[in-house]
Amino acid sequence: AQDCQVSSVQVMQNFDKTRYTGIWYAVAKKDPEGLFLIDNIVAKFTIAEDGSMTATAKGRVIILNNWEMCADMLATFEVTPDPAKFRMKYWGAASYLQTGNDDHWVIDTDYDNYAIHYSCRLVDSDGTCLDAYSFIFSRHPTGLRPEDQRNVVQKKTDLCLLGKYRRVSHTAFCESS
Ligand code: DAO
Repeated sequence: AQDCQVSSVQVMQNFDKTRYTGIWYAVAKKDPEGLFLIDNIVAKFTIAEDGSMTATAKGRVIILNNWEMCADMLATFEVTPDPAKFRMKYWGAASYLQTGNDDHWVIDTDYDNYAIHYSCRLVDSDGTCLDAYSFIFSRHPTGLRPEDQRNVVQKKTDLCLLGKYRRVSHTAFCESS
């Protein structure tokens, strides 16, 4: 699907949210308009007792024109008829952080090494995405394994986002908080 239609984006088949739990390091990101999370982005997915998926995430942000901090974020996921497509409600541990309600689609994952996330915030009248963001996650803070890179490039291409990602660095910025 390379027609760039949001409605024809292929997502992970038979997505297994239990195997998806645990820690994921964002190693690359395509930013939305008015980006929020900059780097040092680490997400931890959990399955609650009722089976619903939740997440906590940290990342370096800049708020109130120029205050740099580590944001502590929380998210809950609402299921849809497609097991790989969720609606994500998110908010900050502190009230001045960003809140929102976005699509959260798992495009591809092998559960043990890499995952590709996609969210379109605004669909244009022609069916393409006007404001998307996407995380490339790795189980390894050092980045993707070389054997996963070809696949990730293919998926970025399918999403019409090839060349729009930047690397997400991991320093110790959020480790003390
Ligand atoms: O960083 O510009 C941005 C958009 C991301 C906003 C959502 C962040 C909070 C929740 C993350 C949970 C797991 C990915």
